[in-house]
Amino acid sequence: PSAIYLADYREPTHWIDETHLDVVIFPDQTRVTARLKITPNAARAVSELVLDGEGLQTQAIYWNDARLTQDDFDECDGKLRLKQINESGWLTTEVIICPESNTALEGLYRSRTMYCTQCEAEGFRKITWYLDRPDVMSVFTTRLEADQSLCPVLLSNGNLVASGSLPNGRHFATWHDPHKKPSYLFALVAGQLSCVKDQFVTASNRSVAIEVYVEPKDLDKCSHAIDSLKRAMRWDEQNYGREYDLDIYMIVAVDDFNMGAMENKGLNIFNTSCVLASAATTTDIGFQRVEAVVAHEYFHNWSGNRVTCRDWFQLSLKEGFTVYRDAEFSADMNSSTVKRIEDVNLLRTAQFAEDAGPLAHPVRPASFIEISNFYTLTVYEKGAELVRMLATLLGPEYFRKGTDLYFERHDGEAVTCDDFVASMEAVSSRDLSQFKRWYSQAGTPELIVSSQYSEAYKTFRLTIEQRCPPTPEAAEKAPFHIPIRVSLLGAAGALPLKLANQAVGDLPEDNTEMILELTKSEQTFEFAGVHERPVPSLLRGFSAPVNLRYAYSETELITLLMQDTDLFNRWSASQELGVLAVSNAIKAGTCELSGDWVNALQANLQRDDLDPAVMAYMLQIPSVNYLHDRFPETDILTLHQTRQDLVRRLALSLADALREKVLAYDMRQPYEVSAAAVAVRSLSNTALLLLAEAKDPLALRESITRFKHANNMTDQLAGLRAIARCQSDNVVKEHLAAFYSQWKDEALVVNQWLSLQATRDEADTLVAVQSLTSHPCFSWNNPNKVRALAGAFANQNPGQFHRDDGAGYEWLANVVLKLNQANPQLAARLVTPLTQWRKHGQRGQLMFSQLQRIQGATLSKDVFEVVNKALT
Ligand code: B3K
Ligand code: ZN
Repeated sequence: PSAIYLADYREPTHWIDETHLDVVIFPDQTRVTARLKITPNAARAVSELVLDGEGLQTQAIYWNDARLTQDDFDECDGKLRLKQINESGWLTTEVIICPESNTALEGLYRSRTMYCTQCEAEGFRKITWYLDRPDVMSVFTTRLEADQSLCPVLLSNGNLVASGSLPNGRHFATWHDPHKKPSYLFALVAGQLSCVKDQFVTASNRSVAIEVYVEPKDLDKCSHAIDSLKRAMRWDEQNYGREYDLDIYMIVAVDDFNMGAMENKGLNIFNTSCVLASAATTTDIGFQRVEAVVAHEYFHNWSGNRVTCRDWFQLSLKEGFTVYRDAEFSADMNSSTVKRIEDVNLLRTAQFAEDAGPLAHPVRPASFIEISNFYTLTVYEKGAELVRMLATLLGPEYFRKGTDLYFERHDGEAVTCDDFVASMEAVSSRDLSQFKRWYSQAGTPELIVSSQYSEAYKTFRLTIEQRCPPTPEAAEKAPFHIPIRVSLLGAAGALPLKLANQAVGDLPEDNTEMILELTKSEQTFEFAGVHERPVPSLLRGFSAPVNLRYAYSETELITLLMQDTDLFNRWSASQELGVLAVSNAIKAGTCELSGDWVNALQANLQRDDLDPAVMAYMLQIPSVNYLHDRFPETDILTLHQTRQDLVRRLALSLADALREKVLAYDMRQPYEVSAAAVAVRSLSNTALLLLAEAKDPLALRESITRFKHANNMTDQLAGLRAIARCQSDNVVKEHLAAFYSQWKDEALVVNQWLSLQATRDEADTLVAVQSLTSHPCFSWNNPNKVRALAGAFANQNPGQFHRDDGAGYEWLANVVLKLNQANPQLAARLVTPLTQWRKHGQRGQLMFSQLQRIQGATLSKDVFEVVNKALT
């Protein structure tokens, strides 16, 4: 396999103005006839037309209705070449495909009782010959035909324009999508599905039909998705001035799906895990994920569909922006601090690791072998941070003007990240050329901050240096443009800020917070009129995706934890205190907890003005992965054990206050997903789990009660998790069995059951996980199941995955080899933890040899790229 490069981008040689598909479904044999209106692109003046296709059995090809012979075209290596296409005309191709044997879940495939598609990024070429690239936009008309009883429901993008019965128990439906779109946004669904209907009235008073298609057994799990969709539709009108543009919005739930969901125009296809929700079967986190993903796919209608990507290197143009949009939506619907904490946690534990490893790539990569490998935390989450920084630098008013201009300028076009930034520049008259380095330079910058207070001059200086470690694409980095939100805390709260060179007239009304713009490798910012030595509150709200290093004393961190006016930074201080405790424990060899820290947490637990959900996060010691980033020299198992020890000691020290939180919770209240209700459950269940770690008698009792008498999945699963941490092996097994027999018919709950077993830190966990692969509930063809078991084991069970004998690595490699050809996308994702081998010293050699073993097999492009990059 070879790489393709951004620098080689050329416009397409031809356009496809219209696409007429006829898809005729028979078991094991689907016939696709595509009639394409082709026009040469005058800007290119190339007459050879080269179409993409994969695994197609070509039956016939016609140019303007004349059948072509073998001499007129050349079909080889996934390309169909037609020599002399110098004028507009109609190209018709007929192919046969077999969705039933498609286990890669890309293109047209079968999942349980339905046929469905996944075309992003390059799946459309598995359905028919096409110019399968996002800058070729076409108007689609799709006719579907199938057996009436096997596939009563026939859906595609846009509006239904015709339907009817045919002889032999067959029927058809024809859909027309008036909006031009690239092939990756095409979708079709055919199967036995039930539908929940609703409607939404847009700001300009148009009525939009909402239809959610699921298997009949799931009809009672659709209302949360529908409510979320309506909230997202309203929110986008109010916050971005964006209205929906078709008369119907459909969502289909599919159980076999590689990703969370897909934003196909007017016909979103969702992993069941991101659309179905009910109190009995779905946790609070699950409910919030449904809300976020439904909104994310909806927001793509503008950021992605109406304005799409010129090429796949620009993926973050739609993904980074849409993640930013869905994060702001979730922040508005729930607690904004909690949402920020969750996102920053993910960024710091997983994206930073990606950015520091062998697969590090810029938000806009310059090359790739397989684009599916670039649906990464860097493109999505770091990409969203770039948009957030632009919003911070411009301020809300100019940012909104910028997005308005972007949508207006580029509606109906396929554009680049530069175009996005250009709109921001145009409305704000700011020069963002240095900012654009964020798109092309990989790696997480480190900010080394020091301070100096002058009692005599009443000045406070912050000296900030930025460094960025080398990454595969470049050893040397030019300085980034970094917005750093700061306040200075004095004894009575945040101090008014005035930079030494700032005129008094320039000061805003609320001047206790300021955005410093770092553009050089090192810069000093001097504040004047600072009458007491302050504690700096830096990078508030995590204003840039960087590693902040400032030598805070424990006392200063406690001041921040207790008093910072930015709630996010109070949490951030709690994490830094955790890091400090780990650091002390590593140095001393024992974990003595600092009394001041414990007292501060205790005091916070007693405050009733603090969001309980934020409090729950303040009680969490940073994840092992994050700690490994901070202590790269320390072995991962040592870190894991140190962390576990700290957790136990923290629980023992806070036991009284934690018990109060467990007991104060009334689990008979009717279930509600409001932010307030979620917060109370979150704190109570966190307290229960902590007490379980310390084997507290209350946890022994309450874990069972919560499991048995819960009226919702959040509490029941919390009970089961606590049981797994504090009860005897027999009791644990008994409750796991009870849980399975209660929920064996609910696939999504069974996934939770698998994950819980995969993340148990017990010597026999790996054996248990291996035998679960033969359990009747498990299937290698279902990505949710594989992720619930193998993904959870490799990513969330440091104690067992990193076993000294390397058996954890060996098993993961077996899983990767098993899925390598069957589902390359899934296999390439699962291999990720092994790619971090360099961070693991001696232990890393065991990971390395498993990667080599994988490399020895005949690899799919996806796995090939990841493994080869990891080994070089
Ligand atoms: N755009 C899809 C991702 C599809 C990835 C295919 N390999 C989901 C999303 O980001 O909304
Ligand atoms: Zn997306």
